[in-house]
This record gives sequence, structure tokens and C-alpha cells, in this order.
Amino acid sequence: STSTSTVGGPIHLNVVKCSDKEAVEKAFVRPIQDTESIMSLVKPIVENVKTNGDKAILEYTSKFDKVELTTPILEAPFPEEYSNSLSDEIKGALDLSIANVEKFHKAQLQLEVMNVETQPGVICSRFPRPIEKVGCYIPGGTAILPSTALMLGVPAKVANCKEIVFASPPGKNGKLSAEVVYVASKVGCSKIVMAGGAQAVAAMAYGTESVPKVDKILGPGNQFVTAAKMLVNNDTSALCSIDMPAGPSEVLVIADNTSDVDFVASDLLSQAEHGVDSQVILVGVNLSDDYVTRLQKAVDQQANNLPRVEIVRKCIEHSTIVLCNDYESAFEMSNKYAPEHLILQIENAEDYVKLVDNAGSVFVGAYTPESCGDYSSGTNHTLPTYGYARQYSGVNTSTFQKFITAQYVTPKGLDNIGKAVMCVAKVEGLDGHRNAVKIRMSKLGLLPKHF
Ligand code: HSO
Ligand code: ZN
Repeated sequence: STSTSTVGGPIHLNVVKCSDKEAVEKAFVRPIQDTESIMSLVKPIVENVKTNGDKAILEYTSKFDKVELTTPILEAPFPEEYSNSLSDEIKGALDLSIANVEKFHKAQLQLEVMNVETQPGVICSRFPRPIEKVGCYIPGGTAILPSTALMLGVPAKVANCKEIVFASPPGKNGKLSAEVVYVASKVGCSKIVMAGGAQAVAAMAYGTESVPKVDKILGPGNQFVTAAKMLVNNDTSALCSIDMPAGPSEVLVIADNTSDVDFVASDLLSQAEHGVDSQVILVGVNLSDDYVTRLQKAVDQQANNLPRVEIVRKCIEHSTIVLCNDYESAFEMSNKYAPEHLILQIENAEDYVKLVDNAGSVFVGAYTPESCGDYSSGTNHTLPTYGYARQYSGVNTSTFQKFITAQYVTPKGLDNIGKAVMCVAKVEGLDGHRNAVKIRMSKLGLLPKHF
């Protein structure tokens, strides 16, 4: 193996001290997203698909993906050639991953009706319903990600969504990824839109001759996909919601001197290979100089053996090691950054999970690489990025459900809350509201004559 790279020198992370507030601040800045200029590119695409439907999608697929299709849709049952082209090994791997993700997301499924009698005769309830039609975007780009198909498709199936639509850009041969199609049939997806980018999002948001209009669009994507999701989310004529704002993928690893430098390096690099704008941060607790040197060496060595080394190199350029003196300040740093993925490679890692306030998903202990959660353990890999772990949860079963409330008020219940309702209505100057209660209470003889 090569210990130094041939071009551009060794692949090393920047090192800053936890106490150097300014340097930490700088290290924690996410790559800027130029939303304005992206929006102006995406808007006409979305408009065109909204007005011209399939014809517009096919034009963009020809222009951007360099593929001439006659229809933008592949309908279930999907052609057997796809499934036939897959080895038993990959089918088995996908089956295991699907089974684990299904098991974990079934456990999250909330089906029960909640009933609470807030006052005698005032019964409030809440019941779940699946979101009827969902659109799952599966990115193409520098890597096709069939794992994203299962992370979105499985919970949609578990939640009982009536129609599951996938969208994924076709390859140069005009065909979809066989693995994506395999997952699609496993989760009961009805149609796959053979398109990527803003055009795929617009197609699912508004519907076309061949693409069903969906109620919610989910899934990661590049800046064009994200901009298109934000546009349709804000367009009331689309009546379409989205999962969450998405940015480049990121990881923060907390390590101490007991951790294995090879493991830590491998976790940093597995994230770095996602894209040049991915971000990886190592927060070290009392790391010795020797440890940091060995780690940098491991990063460089492993990186140079990865096929995507050039992507990794660019990512590591804006990635940092933050040196802390104790566990508390390490977790303080992590909570401040609010990483999409948090990996704990420290002694007695389980004991520290209670210190986590902001993170998309936590990977506990030396033998829990992020890769397990990316594919096969059961947790979802569609997680909040860009610091949104402060207020968003990752995709889960309830992402595909909504909760409806209901109430039943008896005459006795009305007697218990009616006067309060009338009083607040009066404060708000809404006499119609007040009257809707008054008229009933009067007929029930619950109010004095001239109330
Ligand atoms: N780490 C990515 C998910 C992924 N990794 C898909 C490999 N394939 C964002 O959580
Ligand atoms: Zn990943």
C-alpha cells in the first residue's frame, strides 16, 4: 500500500484546539449552498414539467442524462430481466437489510387510537392514517444508492401507504439500477419514474400523463433536487410536502486514546467518499501527539487505497480534528455541530449516549461503523444534515403517517367547558364562536335566562 499520495501531498485533516473558539467555529461551518442561483435554474424546469408533463421530462432526460426514452415510467410488475441480472449474493444482502429495516420500522408503527377524557363528557382522541401517496427519490449521480430505495420504501410499506412511487435517473443504457428495481418490487412500489433531478421531483409533485401526483416527496438528492423539493413544498397548487431540507452528508466521530486509529480513519473516510462537499469531523478526548500522528497516517494510507480517493482528498481538505481535554466538552462540541451521524469510539461508549442532545443517528462503540446503519442494521439512513438535527428527526415510520384528532362533547361536557369557551371568544371579539356554545347551553337550560 502507498503511504503518501502521488498528487497533492498526504491526505491529512486540519487540527484545532477545542479552546480556540474561532477555529472551531470555522471548522464547523457547513459548505455554503447557493440556493438563490440554484432556484433560478430549477424554477423553469419545475414550471415546464408542471405545464408540459411527460414531454418535458423526456426532454430533460435527453438533455441531462443523455438518454432517449419513449416513456418516463416503468410500471409494476417490473420486467424480469432486472431481477435475473442480480446474483443470489446481492439479493440475499438486500433481503437481510430489508428484513432488519422492516423489523425496526414495524416496531415504530403507531396504530393505536388515543382517547383522553380531559373533563367529564369531553373526550379527545387521536388516530393515525397513512399518507396515501408517497414519492421516494433515489439519487443517481456519482453513485447509485439502492440502499436509499429500501430506507424510504420499507417504512412506506410498513405505514401502509396506498401508492409508493420511486424516481431514479436511468443509466446511459436507458435502464434503471437492477437493485433499485429489486427493492421496488419488494416494497410494493407501483411505478418508477425514470428521471432524476428537479424534473423528477416536479413530475411527482404535480403528476403528469403517466406519473401519479403524490402527497409527499422524500429522499436525499443534489442541490437541484433539494431546491425543487423546496419549491413544490411552497407551492400550494402542488399540495405536496417534503421530508426535510437536505444538505451534504456528514459525520462527527468522538474518539479517545483507547480507540483503534484504523477504525476511526475508516469511519471518517467512509463518509468522505460520499462527495467533495461531505464533511467529517473528529473530536478527540485527550489525544496524545502520537495518536494524532498515527491517525493521520492511517487516514492517508487508507484513503490512497480507495477508488474514490480524489473525492476523499477534496472532502478532507475542509475536515478537522478538534482536540478536547475531557468528555464533557467533546459532547458539548458535538451537540453544537449537531451531526447527521455521530460515532462514539470511546471507552464505555454506551455510558455517554445520555450526553447526546443533537444528532441524526448515533453509532455506539468500536464495532459499530456507520456503514452498518447505512445499509443493514435496521435504523434509517435518511437523516437530518446541515445542523437540522437540532429540530428534525430522521425518516421513520411516522414520516409516512399523519395523526388526526377528534372530539366528542356530551351535554355534561359542554356544561364543563362551555363558559370558558364563551369567555375566550368574547375576549377575541368573535361573537359567532360564543354564540355556537350559547345557543346549545341555552337549549339545555344550562345558562341563566339573560346570560
Ligand atoms: N451515509 C449516507 C447513506 C448512504 N451511504 C447510502 C451509503 N449509501 C447518508 O446517511
Ligand atoms: Zn454512507
